[in-house]
Amino acid sequence: MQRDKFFKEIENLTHPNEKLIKTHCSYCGMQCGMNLRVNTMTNKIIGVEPRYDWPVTLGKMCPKGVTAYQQTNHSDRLLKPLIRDDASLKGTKEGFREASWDEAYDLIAKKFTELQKEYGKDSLSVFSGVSMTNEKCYLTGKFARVGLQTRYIDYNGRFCMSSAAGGFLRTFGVDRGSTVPWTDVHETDCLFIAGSNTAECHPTSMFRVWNVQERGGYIIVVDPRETPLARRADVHLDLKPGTDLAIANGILNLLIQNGFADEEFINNHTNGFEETKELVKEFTPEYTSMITGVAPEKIIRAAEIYGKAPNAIVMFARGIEQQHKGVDNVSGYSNMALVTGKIGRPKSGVATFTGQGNGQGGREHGQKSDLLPGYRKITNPKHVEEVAKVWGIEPEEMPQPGVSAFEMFEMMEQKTIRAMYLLCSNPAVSAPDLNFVRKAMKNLDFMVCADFYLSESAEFADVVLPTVTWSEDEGTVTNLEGRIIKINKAQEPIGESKPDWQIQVEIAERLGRGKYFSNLKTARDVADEFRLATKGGDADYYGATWEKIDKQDGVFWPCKDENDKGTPHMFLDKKFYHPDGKAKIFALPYRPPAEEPCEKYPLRLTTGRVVYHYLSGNQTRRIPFLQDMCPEPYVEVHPETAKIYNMEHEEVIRLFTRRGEGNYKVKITEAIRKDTVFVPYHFGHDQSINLLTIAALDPLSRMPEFKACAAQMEKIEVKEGVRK
Ligand SMILES: Nc1nc2c(c(=O)[nH]1)N[C@H]1C(S)=C(S)[C@@H](COP(=O)(O)OP(=O)(O)OC[C@H]3O[C@@H](n4cnc5c(=O)[nH]c(N)nc54)[C@H](O)[C@@H]3O)O[C@H]1N2
Ligand SMILES: Nc1nc2c(c(=O)[nH]1)N[C@H]1C(S)=C(S)[C@@H](COP(=O)(O)OP(=O)(O)OC[C@H]3O[C@@H](n4cnc5c(=O)[nH]c(N)nc54)[C@H](O)[C@@H]3O)O[C@H]1N2
Ligand code: SF4
Ligand SMILES: [Mo]
Repeated sequence: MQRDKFFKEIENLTHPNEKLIKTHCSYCGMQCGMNLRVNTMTNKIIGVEPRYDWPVTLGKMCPKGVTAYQQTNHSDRLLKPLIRDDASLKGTKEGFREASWDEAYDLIAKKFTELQKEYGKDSLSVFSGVSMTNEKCYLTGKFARVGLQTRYIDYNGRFCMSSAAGGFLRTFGVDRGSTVPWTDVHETDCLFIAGSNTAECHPTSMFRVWNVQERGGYIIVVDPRETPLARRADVHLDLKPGTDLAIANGILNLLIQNGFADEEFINNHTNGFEETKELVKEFTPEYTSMITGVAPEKIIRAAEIYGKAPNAIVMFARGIEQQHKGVDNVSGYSNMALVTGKIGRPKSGVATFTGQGNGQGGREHGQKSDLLPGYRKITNPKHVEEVAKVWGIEPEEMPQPGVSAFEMFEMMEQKTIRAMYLLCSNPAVSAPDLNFVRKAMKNLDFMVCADFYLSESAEFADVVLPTVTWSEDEGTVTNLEGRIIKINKAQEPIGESKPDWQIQVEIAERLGRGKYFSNLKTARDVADEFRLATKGGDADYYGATWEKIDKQDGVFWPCKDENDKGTPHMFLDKKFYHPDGKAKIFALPYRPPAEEPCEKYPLRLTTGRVVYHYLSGNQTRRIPFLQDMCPEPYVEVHPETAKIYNMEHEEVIRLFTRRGEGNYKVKITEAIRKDTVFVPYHFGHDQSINLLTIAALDPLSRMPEFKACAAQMEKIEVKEGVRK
């Protein structure tokens, strides 16, 4: 093929003093294939080339991906450990001095030991993230439970994928974020996409999404904003934030009423249909419209398109999941696939757009307060026994389940948790209700932060440990399809930075727990122990060796042994993972958002992302091109709303909720509902919109309601050129 020849030629153009290292992007769950360009004279990363041979993304990358390589040798990199000498400066960048690793480790070991002696083993906590490889995520779980011997470990996936995980588990009995491989997406007849700004957040999915329409299929979008995806959709259900459950019930009702239910599938492969059918009867198009603000005709049209489509994929993301009923929303939208039987075959199914690079793998192997490797449960004695054996501890030594991410901050605020080892997350920006969370971090007796840049959270730490970027180590990541892929090392760690796994092994040694970690000398050693620890679990990675991953362009879990090629399509045998093999259709009564608008706070505030920044922005705000494209946060306001408030485009206004406030530039746009305002959350200090958000947690997933709270805005009076 000419195309292939062209791409081969590009690869051959590599300079004689350069080599290409095959790997994947450091950022989102798409995990686009890329080659890092390395100068063989200096052995430094100097650029990037897309990987046209990667089957998921076929050489496509977004603005973050093409600049990701600039992180590695950035002048802001932390090169040595930092120790804070002046505790009164906690919460600022000041008061640190450089130290040796030995001094930093000694201090950590001394403080952790003292605190545990005085307040018990569980006075320590670990707060982690999933921008790390599976191996590092796995080891972080072992580090907490065996190294530190504490029950308190949780991670930033609680703010990200936990509602999807909870919904998938109770609906299908297993939590693999997509039941189909991404190479099915463009081949289906209908994409029903709820609460995903796909074009900005998973941009390299878009060629597949548009291809559905180009082939004569349909796109339905549920979003309070007219995102680039919504603009070209066949139907845009522009709902009030927080009202998804009504849309899901309303569409399900129409599917059933209009004869699109697949009775054979329902009878043989599901439970719960009859009571769900009864419950959704109330959700007529008119009633649904009343709750959601979406015109009844649009709801009818959406149900008709989805119902008639021979194949369809229901997709969703944080828009529906980051609500205090996120799990219900996931089960509610998944009901559509189960009732119509559009699941368990190619080109039909359910998928969530996994957020972080390893948002899928990172939640399966023990960073969650109640889980152990291989998606095992810490409350199941058999599971505990299996993992204890691999770890060389007695089952009785396994700590009890801890609490979720936000609840750990509550315990820090109450001083029941006394110390935190923070890695791979920046909660001083990304957690909800930041006035509370920042106070909780300040309350800690001792805090360690491992990062490669000094983040806003590191400002609260007593010790900062310099880790490596993704390009200076190797390991596996599980992308949004459930495909295990390989990240390769392109450069040696700069300065004195070390990979997280090595730091944890060395701290464990200092705490007298070295014998449980002494076999772990290389990333590969951690990988071998990790695969073994997953063996026999639902998320079984045992057969996914690095060699097989390389040979097959990734391995979909579950993959049990050498001969198993992995599982691209889930449920092809129509067997779900509940004990009776059936999936569950859930009857879900409507619940409004935790905080409804009122006279004092009449607007609905929702938050999310822009294409140029990643999460808390600690990485992307340092990349000049990305920062130039989006230097500060803003508030999106509908023109008619702006008129009522007498506000102009680019005017700085005060936005506030019951919890906090901030000053934001107004961005007037018709692409938002009149009763709703939107602010991107990638900015620190006073610019963090999370000063305003609400920590109303989903009862099952403990996910905060980032996507809906009540707000008000006002003009800022200017007196003699000074803002009051
Ligand atoms: N550029 C970029 N890409 C990213 C990231 C990033 O930070 N920047 N982060 C990655 C991560 S970790 C994640 S989790 C994903 C997130 O990916 P997305 O979930 O797609 O991103 P968000 O912007 O959080 O929200 C998605 C959409 O939900 C809509 N929404 C808000 N409230 C509601 C509601 O009540 N109902 C519905 N149906 N929709 C609602 C918003 O208007 C928004 O368009 O992106 C990943 N990719
Ligand atoms: N208002 C609002 N708030 C939100 C959301 C929202 O939509 N609205 N979305 C939520 C979601 S979905 C997410 S995922 C969270 C994410 O929020 P965070 O968890 O804060 O995510 P990051 O900004 O990726 O933080 C990762 C930090 O770890 C560092 N880091 C990266 N890789 C590594 C590594 O390998 N090792 C170590 N030690 N450090 C590393 C980075 O430099 C960065 O400082 O934010 C949540 N907060
Ligand atoms: S879409 Fe995601 S994985 Fe791909 S280049 Fe952009 S940030 Fe990286
Ligand atoms: Mo996320």
